[in-house]
Amino acid sequence: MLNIVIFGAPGSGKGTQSEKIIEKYGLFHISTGDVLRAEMKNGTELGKIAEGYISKGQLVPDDLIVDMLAKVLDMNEEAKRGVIFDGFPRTIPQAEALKKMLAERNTEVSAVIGLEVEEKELIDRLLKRGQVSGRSDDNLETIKSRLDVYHNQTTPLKDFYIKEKKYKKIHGMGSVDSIFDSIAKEIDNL
Ligand code: B4P
Repeated sequence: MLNIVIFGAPGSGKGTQSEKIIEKYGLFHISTGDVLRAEMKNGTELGKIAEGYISKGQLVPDDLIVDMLAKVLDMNEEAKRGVIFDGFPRTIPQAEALKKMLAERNTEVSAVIGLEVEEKELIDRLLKRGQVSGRSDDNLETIKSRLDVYHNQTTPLKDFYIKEKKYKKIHGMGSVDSIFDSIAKEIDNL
């Protein structure tokens, strides 16, 4: 059973490449960003709390995210055939929680696909998306704080997964299809 984490800065192409991975490998997709945006749209208690963090470019607290993820895993039988985790984990405590949650289900992370993209390109992509997305976090000020948060809180995860021998570095610049070819090679080698 494959459990893939897709990892990278905001704008690195996690959502875009996840769609292609699902299409080829039939994994169940969990995007914590998409789940949070659905909660916000539905005006739930969690959505109201999340909105305050997301619009400022901050991470939603770990305990809320971990509870949310456990519920998604438990509610979806399809998750038993393998999952692509998109945007989770984003902190070391989330990575530790994921390890425990998967161990309780007799499985583990198979690989972490790390999309590495230059900062200027990240900003250009997110500003471009901001022209159509209507997302409260796709504006220059919030993008800059998302990138700061990424450098301070999320990049330490790269070393965490290098130590576990799970990190697969992918050059995330170029066409969507060429990047996907590099990802598929890594997955096919697992
Ligand atoms: P996410 O929804 O995960 O947002 P993101 O990091 O910006 O990534 P996204 O998937 O949207 O962008 P992608 O790289 O696919 O999170 C939003 C917020 O929710 C976070 O800031 C945080 O507040 C909160 N949150 C989510 N998960 C959390 C967690 N685990 N813990 C705490 N808080 C959490 O693509 C970006 C753009 O690039 C797209 O427009 C795409 O079309 C374009 N693109 C992709 N590939 C390209 C390519 N090769 N060339 C040109 N453009 C490309």
